[in-house]
Amino acid sequence: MPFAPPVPALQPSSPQARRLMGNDEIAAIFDDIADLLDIEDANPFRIRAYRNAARTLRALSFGLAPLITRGESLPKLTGVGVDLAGKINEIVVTGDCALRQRLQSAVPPGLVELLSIAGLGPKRVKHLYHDLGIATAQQLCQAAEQGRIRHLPGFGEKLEARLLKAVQEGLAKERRWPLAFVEPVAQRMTEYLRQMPGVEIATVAGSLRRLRDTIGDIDILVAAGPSVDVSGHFIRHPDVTRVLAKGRTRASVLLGSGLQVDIRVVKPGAYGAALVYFTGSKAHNIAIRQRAQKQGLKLNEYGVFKARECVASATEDSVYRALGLVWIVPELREGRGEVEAALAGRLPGLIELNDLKGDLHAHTRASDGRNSLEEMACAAQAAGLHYLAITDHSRSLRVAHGLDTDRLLQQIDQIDALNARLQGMTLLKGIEVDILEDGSLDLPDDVLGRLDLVVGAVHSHFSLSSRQQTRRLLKAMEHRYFSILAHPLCRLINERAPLNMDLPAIIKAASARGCCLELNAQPQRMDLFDIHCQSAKEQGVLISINSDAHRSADFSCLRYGVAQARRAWLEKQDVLNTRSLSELKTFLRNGGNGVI
Ligand code: DGT
Ligand code: CA
Ligand code: CA
Repeated sequence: MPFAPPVPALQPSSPQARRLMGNDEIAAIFDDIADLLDIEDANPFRIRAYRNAARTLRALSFGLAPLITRGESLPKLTGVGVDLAGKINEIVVTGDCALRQRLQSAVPPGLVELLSIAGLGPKRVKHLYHDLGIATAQQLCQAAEQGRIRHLPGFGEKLEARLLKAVQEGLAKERRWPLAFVEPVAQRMTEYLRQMPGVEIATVAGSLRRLRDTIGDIDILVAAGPSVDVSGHFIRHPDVTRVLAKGRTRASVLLGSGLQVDIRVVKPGAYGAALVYFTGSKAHNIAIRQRAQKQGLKLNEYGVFKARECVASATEDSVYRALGLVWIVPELREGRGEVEAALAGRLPGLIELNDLKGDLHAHTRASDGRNSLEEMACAAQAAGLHYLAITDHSRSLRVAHGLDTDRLLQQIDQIDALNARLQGMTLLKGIEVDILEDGSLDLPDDVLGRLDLVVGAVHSHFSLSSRQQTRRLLKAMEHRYFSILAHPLCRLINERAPLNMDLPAIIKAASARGCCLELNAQPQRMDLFDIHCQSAKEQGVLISINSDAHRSADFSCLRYGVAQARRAWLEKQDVLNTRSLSELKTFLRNGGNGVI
């Protein structure tokens, strides 16, 4: 699948990981290794050995994994010597191969994605990378548009055009966009539609209304009279570069950015039922349709029907009521038990932005932030907060000008001095300390012990095996001064896949140790995911929704963190920084185990 968004890695303890691997899956890993070796200009014989072995595995009439799990030795296979047999064993037992991971971490992640574009094999990818510095689909798209690709050996004008088309379509179809990028675009589009005479309502639906962290495409629902040509007006928007489909009641377009926008036009009287349907998710739609069936009713995008009579359709509220349910907030509409909870009167009272009393992760000019201590304090206060933890980077993160002991001690004095002047805002002394490869923390205990809180994070060695990464994090979290694990998965949307690690083990350890996990609200991070926050809550682990602000304007992204927390069913009491300053201090003084 080209340009697949990063997905959370399988955890060894998950049911999927325990499922036995098919020969095809093992062969696919060998093919990956061959491709990566090819890009690295490795010995051609070695590359061929992996390709041949992959072919052999695909042609076998019996599965290898069952043999291995039963402890039986592999039969002799053409082209599979001792070394490759060992790799097959490793893949079946661990689910992956250390060699593939090592090779993958040695090439830019985008290159691996380029390999999945039709027409691009390792040789061509190698030319793109070495001759033109192209390492992502986006860069390939730009270079093709500028006509720079046709001149490479083995390419030409025709292939360039074919690649451009494949990349544009791939980017549009598979790419998911950060919520914060999509929101303003959708706002402009709905505003444009609202201004059309005859349009009564234009509102976003789909994953955007459910405030998912990433958005596949924008869906807009329009209510208008039958004679209004909404589609015609829509496709004439100046940002539209391609019309994918156009009918009287629906249209789909691509914008210059590659983002797709779909509209549906309905009669005002059917607006509620259509909004329920197009808000989704599909799983939620299925759950409420089943609920309707149980009641002897029929539900579709036009309304709720009893025999042929429409009993509800104008408003969402009426649709849910007709099904014997209360209105369910869009963030919960994921088919994860919300319908059952609504029936049982047990829907959560979700956290809201103004429940946040502080922010426990922010940077200043001392490391890689843009503003001073005082500017950050004032901006946090203007955002409605009462406390802010200053957590600059620690010394190992040289690119971010990380603080050593002396500079941190100086900052502690500066914070004390500033706190004496501030009114209605308290700065807490903290650090975003690097978790080193072996799980130790980047600053000595005596200085960490002088802080109000210690936020720990990984900024290096992202490609350790799941076992090593998990051990590293568990060791860091055991540290006596450790308070919060920041951006636990280290994913960057469309740039870096989540770390390989046993997240359930991390959540369990956080629960036992009483430390907190961060929900980092930077639009490109949104880390942890909603489902992870939900399982943390189930195990009694407090989540800290932090901005990770690097400039004074960044506190505005806290609302994305709150949206993700709501999708995780979190309530006010599940979030550490909804506490008052004095409650928080009690909690931190007790090493996280304080009852608050
Ligand atoms: P996205 O665009 O991938 O971020 O996710 P959505 O949820 O916005 O999905 P999208 O744009 O394909 O469709 C919008 C909504 O329309 C979706 O949430 C539910 C509804 N819908 C679309 N296709 C189906 C379907 O086949 N069955 C049902 N039950 N609902 C559908
Ligand atoms: Ca959508
Ligand atoms: Ca759509």
